[in-house]
Amino acid sequence: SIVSPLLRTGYHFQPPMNWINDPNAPLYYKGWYHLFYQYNPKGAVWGNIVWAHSVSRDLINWVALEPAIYPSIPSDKYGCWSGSATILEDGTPAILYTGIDRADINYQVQVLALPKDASDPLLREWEKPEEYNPVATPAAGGINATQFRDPTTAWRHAGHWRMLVGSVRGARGMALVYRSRDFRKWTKAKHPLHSAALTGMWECPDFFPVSGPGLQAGLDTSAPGRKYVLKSSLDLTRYDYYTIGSYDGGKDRYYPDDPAGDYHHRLRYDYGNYYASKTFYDPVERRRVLLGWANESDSVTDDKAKGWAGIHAIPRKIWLDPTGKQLLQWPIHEVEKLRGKAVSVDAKLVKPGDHFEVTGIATYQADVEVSFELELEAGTSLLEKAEAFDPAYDDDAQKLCGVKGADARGGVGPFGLWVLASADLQERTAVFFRVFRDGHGKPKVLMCTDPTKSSLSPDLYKPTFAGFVDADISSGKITLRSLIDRSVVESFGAGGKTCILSRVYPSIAVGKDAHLYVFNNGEVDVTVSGLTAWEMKKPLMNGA
Ligand code: DQQ
Repeated sequence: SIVSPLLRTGYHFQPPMNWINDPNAPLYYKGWYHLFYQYNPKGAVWGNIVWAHSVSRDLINWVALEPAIYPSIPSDKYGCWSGSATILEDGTPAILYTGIDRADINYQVQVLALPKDASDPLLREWEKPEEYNPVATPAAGGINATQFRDPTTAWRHAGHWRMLVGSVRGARGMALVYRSRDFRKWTKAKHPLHSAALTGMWECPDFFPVSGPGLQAGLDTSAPGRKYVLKSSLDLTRYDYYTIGSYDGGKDRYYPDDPAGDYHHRLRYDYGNYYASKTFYDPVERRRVLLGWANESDSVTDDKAKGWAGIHAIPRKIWLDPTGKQLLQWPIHEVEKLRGKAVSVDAKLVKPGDHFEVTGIATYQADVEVSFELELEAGTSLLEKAEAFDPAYDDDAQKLCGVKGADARGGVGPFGLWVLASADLQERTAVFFRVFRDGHGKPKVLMCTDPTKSSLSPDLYKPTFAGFVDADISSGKITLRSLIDRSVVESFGAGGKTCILSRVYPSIAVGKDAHLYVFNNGEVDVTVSGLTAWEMKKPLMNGA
């Protein structure tokens, strides 16, 4: 099939062409945000990996520079894989990343890179000091050399730097700890920071402090936190999971608050297509910002034909939810600079089985914010209208949504948006909520993205994505925001409690032929108490 050029994203991060994966070493330095990323300069499939480099004033408009880190020493001769930046005590950045120094088995070592000229705000050139590299090898720790990668941002505690490297022993995934006095010589600690049975290789670990519940201020990675977040990207499932817990700096051990959640890996940054994410502390706005990668859901043949593959999600500010049990995420406010022409709807009732179109703007590249309100008849309650929740789906929102998709009539919901929809509704991607009554007589809210009708094109991967929303729906109110961008739908439920990014490739609902609707397939009336949709402008995007 031929992929329409109209499906290339407009405001999500990407290079002009070729393959992109993990975000690497985001940092702020001398007035510029820097983003490096895994990049294949030679094609639209993974391989020949170097660190491409872009800079920005606002994390939305990007200027591409030359690749910053590429094979140049024996330790990274066969690839420069993922890593992170740390701002040292003198204010200059240092990068730690994984070098591949033997092609046959992808033998992995950790490498240190320092700016060649720290007075250059653009940090264009990096050097890899010969006397210290590699700074960590698997041989010096009895580690599986093919499963030893992705060093984190380091943090300081009691006069020592510490960094983590992802690994696995048997099926137990883990974050190994390394310590250093001078950031140049590193020694492995005896125990990992944390590990979990049956989780497999931990790629791209991330570890950072957060302020107290509900406090939005981010913390520098070395600052003492009220709580800590440990995230790992599980190679087994290809999703990013996190837990919230406490950190014992003396022992360099991490203890998740909910050990059961640790084992089951319940909490995810995103319940859709989102992987190898990484946070950094932004000293300008005193916030912690999360970046993540979304690959294509199209065939490799199509990727090659269009000449590019992979995007990054819109940077998200993250902080601890008032309950202290999860994180909240919200697109950084800078993305709102792209908002153009807008339309609003208010107090619009959507009866069971009905839908209406949001007209007046182009919606193929849009930001939509909507508040829903359930209208219960006098004498009826939300719970009696809600479908009973089958506990068989307890840990599997995705499976549940696969069975109860957007077209399966329900009690309270499904209600939500049809985005990137054709005028005849043959093509549509549904983003919606559905409320169940759980075994304790409490509401249980499900958020889904259902792409099963997203395209008439063949050979697409169209997984239904879903997560539960730990939101209080007793008031009957819930909000949804969707960032629509041609082949991306990135949604934030209930103020950022549950997020789902999905890639879709409509064949008719492209450009001006993409429409936006609100639908209600439940038995309860739903009022759109407020909806605003903005057309989104195109930022500077690496010269494309
Ligand atoms: N991608 C990198 C690895 C990392 C993986 C290689 C995660 O360092 O483990 O491109 O997507």
